[in-house]
Amino acid sequence: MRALISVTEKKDVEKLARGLSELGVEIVSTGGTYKKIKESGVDVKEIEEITNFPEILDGRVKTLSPYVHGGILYKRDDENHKKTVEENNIKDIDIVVVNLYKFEESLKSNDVDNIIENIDIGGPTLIRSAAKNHKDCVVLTDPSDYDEFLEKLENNQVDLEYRRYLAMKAYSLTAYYDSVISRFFKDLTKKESEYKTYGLRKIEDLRYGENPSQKASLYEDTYAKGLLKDIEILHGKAMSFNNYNDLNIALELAKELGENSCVALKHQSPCGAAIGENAFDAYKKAYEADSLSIFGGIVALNGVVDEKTASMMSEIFLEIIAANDFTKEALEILSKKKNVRIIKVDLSKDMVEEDVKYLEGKVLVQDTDSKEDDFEVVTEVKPEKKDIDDLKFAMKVVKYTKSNAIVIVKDGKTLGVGCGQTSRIWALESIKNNHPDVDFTDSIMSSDAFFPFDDCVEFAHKIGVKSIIQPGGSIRDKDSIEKCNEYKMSMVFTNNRHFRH
Ligand code: 93A
Repeated sequence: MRALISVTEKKDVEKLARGLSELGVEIVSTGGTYKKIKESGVDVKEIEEITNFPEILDGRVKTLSPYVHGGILYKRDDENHKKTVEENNIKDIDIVVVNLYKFEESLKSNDVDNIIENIDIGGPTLIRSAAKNHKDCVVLTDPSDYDEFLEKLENNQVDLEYRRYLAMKAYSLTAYYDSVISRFFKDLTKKESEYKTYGLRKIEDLRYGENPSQKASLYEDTYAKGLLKDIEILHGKAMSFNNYNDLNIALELAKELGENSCVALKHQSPCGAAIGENAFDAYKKAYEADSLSIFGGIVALNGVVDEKTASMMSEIFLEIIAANDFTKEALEILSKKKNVRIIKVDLSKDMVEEDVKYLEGKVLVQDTDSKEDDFEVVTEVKPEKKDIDDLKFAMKVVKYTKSNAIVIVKDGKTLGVGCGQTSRIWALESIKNNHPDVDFTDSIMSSDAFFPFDDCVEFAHKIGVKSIIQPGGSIRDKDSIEKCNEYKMSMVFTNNRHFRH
């Protein structure tokens, strides 16, 4: 077996070389790496012995040779490949250990010529070759993998699964490396590209961003799943930045609520949500939940829009109507409206698993909020059987509502949504204030996070709420539970917080 080692970050390279050598692996290396390994007393050959060619152009061409890449890339089980390498006197390379010129560090120098000199060409080429032919040639790009690799090599455990893992790491490194180089060139040029430098492909420019003064575009992550992935815009004006951003949440909630549910949404929070006997019933209930706020909003229906539903929808102005499908008659009715966007979406598809947020110079990445809620009754009074669905429904809606959030529901329909308040009690009070004529008797309330005091229970009782669902976890949980017991209300803990910011 033969290993080619060419590393700028020389950490642990002597240890690796020694380990390989002890397992009988022949080592070949480039200039600086060769010196380092040689000095440590391990047997090593110079790369020129393989390339039959000197390093030229100040090291720009060291390993870029068919003797190197032929040795990495040839398929060991292909007779023609075997014949070709034999005829050309190309030697096998079975292990490639490379890390790259420190381009990122060179950016600090602000010297364009120096920065460009630090673009590694041969290194990524070695990595990509070996990763492509990972079945026959292992690729190591991270010093923290050296020990595990040596152990596996010794125990004959370098299997396909492990080779694929290393290939994944290899391409992640070269993709990242090139994305940084691409950004460097982006700063040097004024022309726009269709590629976002962090690996996203542009689909289109949008009219503007969140506000008319902001430029904006839509990009697609080729590999990601997601409900917006293959939507079909059947009718209407081009989608705007805010349309996409709001539709995203409406779809997520409609998906989570299940078949025959409907979500009306405005400014990142639902204003009405319902579960119905059928699609029409669901829309009707979501509309009635707050017939004022839905105007100019986004509607996501987990079901098929038929003629009757379309007729009712067309009575008011909606920015977007998204549904699993539309009947021919429904489409005819809705298409008469010039400004509404009609969108067909497959709500049975998988949702994304990661949430990414760009900050001022840092990026936050988290799993999506997908852990299942518990249903732990903590009061003397248990919720009535018929209220269990409403409790779960209320919790799902509040999960997709901007924090601090409180939602009140009854019979599969929201009676009020309190969102985006800086105090929890204000979220609750805003529901009563915004819906002075709604009767909240025997309703059910949910909260996206625990109650810091018992004031929310007190207020909820006053307006007629009979059962509460909330994550729990406050040091004053006891106060809220006692208050519920006093008023013969039931309370359920989910042990799962659902902040949304
Ligand atoms: O200058 S290169 O772009 N051309 C090459 O042919 C080449 N081969 C290996 N850079 C090349 N390398 C890089 O040299 C490796 O990626 C590694 O980072 C570095 C190791 O050089 P040395 O062994 O001389 O310290």
